[in-house]
Amino acid sequence: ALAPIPQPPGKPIVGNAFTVDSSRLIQSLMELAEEYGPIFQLEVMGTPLVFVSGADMVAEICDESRFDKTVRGPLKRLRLIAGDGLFTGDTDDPNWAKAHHILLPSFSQKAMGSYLPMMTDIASQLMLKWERLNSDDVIDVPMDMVRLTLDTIGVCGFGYRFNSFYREDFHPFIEALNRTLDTTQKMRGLPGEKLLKRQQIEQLNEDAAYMNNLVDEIIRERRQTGESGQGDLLDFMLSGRDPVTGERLSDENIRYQINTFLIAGHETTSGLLSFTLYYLLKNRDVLQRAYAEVDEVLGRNIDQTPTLSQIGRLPYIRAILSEALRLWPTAPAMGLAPFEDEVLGGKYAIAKGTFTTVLIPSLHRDKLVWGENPEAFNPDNFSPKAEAARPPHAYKPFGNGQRACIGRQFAIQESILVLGMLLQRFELFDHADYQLRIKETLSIKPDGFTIKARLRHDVERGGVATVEPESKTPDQA
Ligand code: FDE
Repeated sequence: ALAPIPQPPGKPIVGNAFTVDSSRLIQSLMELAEEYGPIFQLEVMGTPLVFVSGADMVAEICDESRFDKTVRGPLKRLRLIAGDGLFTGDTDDPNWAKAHHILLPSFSQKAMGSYLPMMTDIASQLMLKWERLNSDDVIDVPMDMVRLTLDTIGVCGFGYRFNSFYREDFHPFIEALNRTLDTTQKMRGLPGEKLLKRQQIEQLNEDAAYMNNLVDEIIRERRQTGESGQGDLLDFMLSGRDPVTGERLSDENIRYQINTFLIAGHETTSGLLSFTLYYLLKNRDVLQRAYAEVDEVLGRNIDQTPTLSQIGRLPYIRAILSEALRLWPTAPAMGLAPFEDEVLGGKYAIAKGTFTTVLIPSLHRDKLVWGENPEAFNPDNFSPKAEAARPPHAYKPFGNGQRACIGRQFAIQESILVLGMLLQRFELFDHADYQLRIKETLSIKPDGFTIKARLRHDVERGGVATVEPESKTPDQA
């Protein structure tokens, strides 16, 4: 028999429009999942929104013959700069399939080798920066990780150097991008929400025009100079043909793909690295195992940068990254809709087209899969044995099926490389006894997370004292 989908009490007309706190949307939805269970519904201005986080029902939603990704809300507004690029395009849009086919090889395991020198170049800039800090300098982790991931996708993507490690502030492109992400996230048009002021709309259009022009200029230049010779993504996009239709991507579509990679590459991967460092500092036993693996595989000679084969032989580092993505998947939600009327879990009816969101952080805390203490940080969740024993759709940090993350290998390779190089060099200090606060934008990241770092070499020679936690600031006490 059918049962109603659990729903928190709402108000007349607006329904549940105020049930969630829009400044911490994901976290309030996680609290609702905790309270209302593996499926619940909100109704906003008469429209039902379904949220699913139980592994069994998520497995049903991952059946691509029943559900497809749908682009609505904030994601849809991103089309201003991401157009019909891979992330924001509809699955049945011919440009999605075309770009998917053309770009798959450029993100294959095989292609990753050609990106390694470029990734290493940028990673080395981060190392150099931290090596040259004074012993009491504080590192803003998320900010440096954004510098790193942005510059990496800039060079690997289209041979452009944002040179973020050579500036105090971000490149104007990123200022424009962040303003655009912020504004398109905020404008949900719910009652009581701040309507966009004329000035904000002008700024939005100005920013979009600036970004689109910068990228168009890069494409134009590359068309004139020919291939970069490095095998970057832009080379693939300019020369690639859809194996099915033989068609190429238009320049406009290439622009949207580049903006897409910049957004996806800088937001999610920087968050992943930031959360990972946070968990390493809070779990000393894990950190010690990580050092041991890095020392064994990479050795202590920091003049030699990691090879592709070494990166493939750091399974514990990889497991640490996977576990960080379990607790805080930096792309925390995926939106889908059923092709037809559906019944989930044998009893919850969902009408055709209903916006259905998988709440990934809650899925990754399903006690039926992860045990009684899902909050514990445990990389052994990703030992080959534990992985083999788990139902296939219980872990979805990279989305699902054909609409899953195309940048997965790229992000993982970049993250292993950087973590390996960091651990090879530095001892890390949780100088402020950081308490996790999540900042929500399009993705999620630790807010205000700072550390200190010393070269291991110096610490071992006893030249530098260990950093003790500083006295707590009043709001932490
Ligand atoms: C995608 C993606 C996803 C799905 C979403 C939906 O469903 O809506 C997810 C979940 C993700 N992704 C996640 C992630 C994480 C990380 C770290 C990342 N990611 C990274 C990256 C980098 C890059 C470059 C990228 N990424 C990209 C991308 C793209 C393009 C996409 C879309 C795909 C299709 O086709 O659809 C994605 N990504 Fe990611």
